[in-house]
Amino acid sequence: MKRVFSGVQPTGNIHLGNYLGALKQFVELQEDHECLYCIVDMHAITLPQDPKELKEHILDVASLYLAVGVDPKKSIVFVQSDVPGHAELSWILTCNSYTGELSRMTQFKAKSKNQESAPTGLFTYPVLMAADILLYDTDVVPVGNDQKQHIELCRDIATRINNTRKKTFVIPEGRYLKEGARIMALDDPTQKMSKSAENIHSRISLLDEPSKIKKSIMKATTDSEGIVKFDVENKPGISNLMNIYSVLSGKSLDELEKEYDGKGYGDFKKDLVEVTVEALAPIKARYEEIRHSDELLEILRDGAERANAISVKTMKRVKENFGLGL
Ligand code: AQP
Repeated sequence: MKRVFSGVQPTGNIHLGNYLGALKQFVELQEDHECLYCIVDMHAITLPQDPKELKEHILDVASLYLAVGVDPKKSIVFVQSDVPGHAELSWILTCNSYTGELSRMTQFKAKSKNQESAPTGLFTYPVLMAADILLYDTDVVPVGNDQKQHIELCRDIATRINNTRKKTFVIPEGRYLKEGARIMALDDPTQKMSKSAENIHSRISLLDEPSKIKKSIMKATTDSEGIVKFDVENKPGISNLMNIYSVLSGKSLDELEKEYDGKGYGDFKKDLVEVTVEALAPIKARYEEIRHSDELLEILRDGAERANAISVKTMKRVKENFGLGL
C-alpha cells in the first residue's frame, strides 16, 4: 500500500483554502493508502508564536482534521514535535542542501519581505518539510499548489543523496487537486487565501459563524461587469468564488454559468453564502464534540507512538548510510 504524508501549520483556524486544497484529499486518500497526517508545530515557530495560543491551535487543527473526516482508525494523526526524528533528519538534510536553492523559494521571499533580518528557520523551512516527508518513506504528498516548489526541492535533495551514496530515500510525488488547489483571498484574488492575513474577511475559516461567512462573501472583491463567467485572467474575483461554489456544491463551472446567466453577482453571492454555511455546519458540530474530549489527546498520543515507530527505522538506515553514531 502506498504511503501518504501531509501536514498543516497550527498558525490559526483552518480556512477554505486549506480544506479544499489539502484536507479534502486527506479524507479521500485514507481509504486505500497508509496515511500520516501531522500538525506541523515546528514549522509554525519559524515566525513568532505565543506559547499558550500555539498549544490551543495544535488542538484546534487536530480536531478539525477529525471533524472533516480523517479517521484515526485508518490514519495516523500526530503532532510533529512529538516525534524527534523530524528535527534529527532535518539537520542531516540541511547539511546536504544549498543556500542557492533555498534562496529561490518564493514562500521565503514573501514571508521575509518586510523583515530586516529573517529568522534562519524561515529560510530552512523547506528542508524541515523535506525531512517530514522523507522520514516516513512517503510516496504521495497531498498539498495545495503553493507547495509545489517545496515538493520539488524535497525531491531534488532526496535524489541528490540517493545518487551520491547508497539509496536512502523514497522519492515522493506531490498530489494537487484540479479544483481547490489554489483558493484566493476574498479581498484580493491575486493573493492566496491565508490563515495569517490581517483582514479576517480575506478568508473563510471552517469555524466561522454564518453571519461572518455572509459578511465576507458579500464583501468579496469582484468586477464591475456583473456577469457570472469563469475567466481567471480577466475576472479573478468571480472566478475564485465560482471555484469555491463548484467544489462545495458539486456543480460544474459550466452549470454555474448557465444557472446565473442574466442574474447579477448579488444573487450568486447570496446562494454561495447558503452553500458554504450548509457545507461547514456538520464540520463545526463535529469539531465542538471533539475539541475538549479526552479522546483527542489519546488519538494524538497513539498517533505519535505509531509515527515514531516508523521514523526510528528510517533514521537507523539514514544514520548508517551517513556513517553517523556507533
Ligand atoms: N489558498 C490556498 N488554496 C489551496 N490550498 C492551500 N493551502 C494553503 N493555502 C491554500 C494548503 O493547505 C495546506 C496547509 O497549509 P499550511 O498551514 O501548512 O501553510 P500555508 O500554505 O502557509 O497556509 P496558510 O493558510 O497561508 O498559513 P500561513 O498564513 O500561516 O502561512 C498546504 O497543503 C497548503 O498547500
